[in-house]
Amino acid sequence: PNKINLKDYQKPSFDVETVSLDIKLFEDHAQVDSILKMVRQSAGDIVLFGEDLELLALTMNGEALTAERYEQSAGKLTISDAPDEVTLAIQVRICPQTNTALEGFYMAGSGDDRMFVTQCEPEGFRKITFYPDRPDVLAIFTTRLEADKRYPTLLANGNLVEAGDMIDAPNRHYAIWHDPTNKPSYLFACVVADLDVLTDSYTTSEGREVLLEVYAKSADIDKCDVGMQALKDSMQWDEVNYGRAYDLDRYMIVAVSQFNMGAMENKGLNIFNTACVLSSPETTTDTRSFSVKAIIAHEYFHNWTGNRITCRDWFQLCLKEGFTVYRDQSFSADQQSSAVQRIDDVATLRAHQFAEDAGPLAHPVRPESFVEINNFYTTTVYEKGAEIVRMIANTLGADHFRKGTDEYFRRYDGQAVTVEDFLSALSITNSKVEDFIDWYRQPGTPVVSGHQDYDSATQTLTITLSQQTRHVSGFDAPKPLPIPVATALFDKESGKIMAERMLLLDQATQTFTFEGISAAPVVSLLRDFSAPVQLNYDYQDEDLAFLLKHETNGFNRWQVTQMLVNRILLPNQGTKSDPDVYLAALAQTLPVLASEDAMLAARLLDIPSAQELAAAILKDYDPELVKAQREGLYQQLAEALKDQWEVLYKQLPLQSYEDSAEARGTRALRNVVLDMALTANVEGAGEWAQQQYDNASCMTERFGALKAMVNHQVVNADEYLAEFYERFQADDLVIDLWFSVQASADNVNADVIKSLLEHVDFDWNTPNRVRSVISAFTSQPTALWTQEGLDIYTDVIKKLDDSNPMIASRLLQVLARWNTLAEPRRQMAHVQLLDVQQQVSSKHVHESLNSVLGT
Ligand code: HT7
Ligand code: ZN
Repeated sequence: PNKINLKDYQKPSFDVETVSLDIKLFEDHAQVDSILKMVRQSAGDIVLFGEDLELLALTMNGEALTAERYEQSAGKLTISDAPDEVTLAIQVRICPQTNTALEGFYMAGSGDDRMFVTQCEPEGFRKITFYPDRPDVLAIFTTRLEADKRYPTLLANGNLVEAGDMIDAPNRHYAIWHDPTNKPSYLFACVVADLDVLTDSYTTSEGREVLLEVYAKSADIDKCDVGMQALKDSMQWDEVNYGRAYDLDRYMIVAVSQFNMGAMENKGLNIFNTACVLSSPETTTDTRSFSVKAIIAHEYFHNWTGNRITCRDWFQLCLKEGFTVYRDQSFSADQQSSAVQRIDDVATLRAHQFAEDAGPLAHPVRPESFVEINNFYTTTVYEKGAEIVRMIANTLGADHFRKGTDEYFRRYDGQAVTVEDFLSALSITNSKVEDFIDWYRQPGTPVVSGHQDYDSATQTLTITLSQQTRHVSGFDAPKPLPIPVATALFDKESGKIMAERMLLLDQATQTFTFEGISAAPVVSLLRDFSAPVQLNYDYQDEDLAFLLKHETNGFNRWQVTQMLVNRILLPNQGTKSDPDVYLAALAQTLPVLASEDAMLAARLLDIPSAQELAAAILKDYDPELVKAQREGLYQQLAEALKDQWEVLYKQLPLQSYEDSAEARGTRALRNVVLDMALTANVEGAGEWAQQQYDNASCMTERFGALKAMVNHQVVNADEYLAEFYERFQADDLVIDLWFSVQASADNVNADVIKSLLEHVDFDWNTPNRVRSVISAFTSQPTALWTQEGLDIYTDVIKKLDDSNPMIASRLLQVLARWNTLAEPRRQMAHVQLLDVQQQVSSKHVHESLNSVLGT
């Protein structure tokens, strides 16, 4: 296969100064005329990329190019012997109506709801026209759109220059947009649709009046104000925290129901999956609504980290994604409790990124080669990439980090750059930052182990830490990485902090000494998860229980609960814990915390998901056993605190809806308590669930009750499922919830999944709907890793391989850890995967399969 290597990077021979696009949409195709003004930068051919295009005409400097003057093969059109200044005029025909891959220019929705949108990152622009479609070619775009008037909404990047009717075709109209910023083609976007718009404005710190618009179907327009507010909050946050103001007169967001990922940061014209922009209390859970705000912020922050400073090549994807995720996480932390934000981010990292790094899909945050770049929009690039930026920010401290980011924006604005450039700007106040480059190059999660020695004679505490990273085949032997370990020493008597320090572990083994420590302390390590590592410290259960009580850092209080749970459920990984210590510690903490910080209290009851536990098992993974142990502990917890549930539930009465951190905390805790009460068979808990459903003031309450009823098989759960369906039938995003609550139910099996896939509302062409069933199903490994479960799951992959290979490949990647299964499941999964290999053709799925199978 065509492997692309980082080490082979070469600058383009030609730059594009301006592009003028004219896109005419017709009933069954579109015609795209482009004019490219290009200037030679170095010796070499003009190389244009193009896929699924019908070339109708090609001229260079006014002269028609016959087929002998250029070569067309393997998605490239190459023109040799071109002069130094070239104007290319290209005409192609494309078919957005049949483009199911949702890349390039495609039709979303159907019937009267259909609309046409683009998705160009990473390599979709080449499906619109022939172009040097690579991120280091920046150009000024002018876009003319022409379509039937049944699509009144004609949008493209930048500013609207002109719009009007076609004189010779009375049912058609056009609009011309000009984007004054230099941009790579992956940030191009256009929309042809019939949408309503919510309008607002924002005046930047530089005095620019910006028109803000959120476009959605008319039925959805009343669900756009959460997103609009988040946009304004993000604009202000970036001014205050990074000194970055918006640079155009207009910022548009468009909601689209068929979309492969969450959203896309196209310059001045973001396109969003409806699930990631629409929100209302009646239809959207708090968790989802919070993530809407975070995604709006993420795409907005890309305007500086990604758009104005972009990536030299796709190997540098983490340059924009890691930094932007770090920025959106920081924004979200400022909107709610920072401890809870950190808990959520770390839980995601552990469940998904640690699993990826431990399996056959492990790759460096900056990969060194790929066949299909779409396969590398991974949690390693995004989330581990963000953790590296966080470690650097913490190492530098707020002031020096800001100096570094100011320098980055000053030096590289308007350029396409590399991770090395980023580190060089950030290192202006501290050269140690450059050492973090190895975090970008080396795959695998480091394991940090340690112990402590206290010498009362000298009043010295010595902490010994060592690090080890597994050797991933195909890469150099791992080196020690710089690992910041935020540490606090707690006095056992008073529970107060005696000393606090950021230790930098940058060798294989190191000792750190604390002088003047009057008694042996309890050490709290990796506070706020200061590095993305696994920690094995020589703790007694009592030390962890002590920290649950006395830690001032909310994140670490959660972390010790997770360490205790892991020591109970995964004894093979190290120390075996006594559940009684964990249960007693929680019983003591919960009543107090519930009234102080309900959201944190809800999180402390977390027991890692079956998938997260599986990620830590390297061999002979038995899904049934893990499920039984996990549920056993959950049951024990529910029973141990049985007396508390009724008190707590009654302390948290349903109230009229409010969107405050406190109200969200109350709703989160109430849902957890309800589930615990049902688990412990608390008398009347079934009725609480029904009443909560019936009297719900918002979706968090209603869906929390429904989920609990379904998972506990409360007698009339089916009636409630039917009621929910009836009530929300017209709302696709809520029906996605209805599918997912069934597909992820504790007692789900292959037959349930089969019937959901055959439901009239199931739609293979809508990734949200596919995910609502098939991705939800993966949360139940005991059902997934069966012959029937795998048959269904791999059938879906085979089915999507042709129509939407990007989604097919992402679904396949979830099976990566098949190799850790105990027999006979391992062999069964192996046979299935080999069978898939015979039946798929996309390079996306083949590349993932080759990695997953180690072939
Ligand atoms: N930069 C975007 C990544 C992306 C994407 C988005 C939607 C559809 C297909 C896509 N391929 C790549 C999203 C982001 O990180 O902000
Ligand atoms: Zn992004």
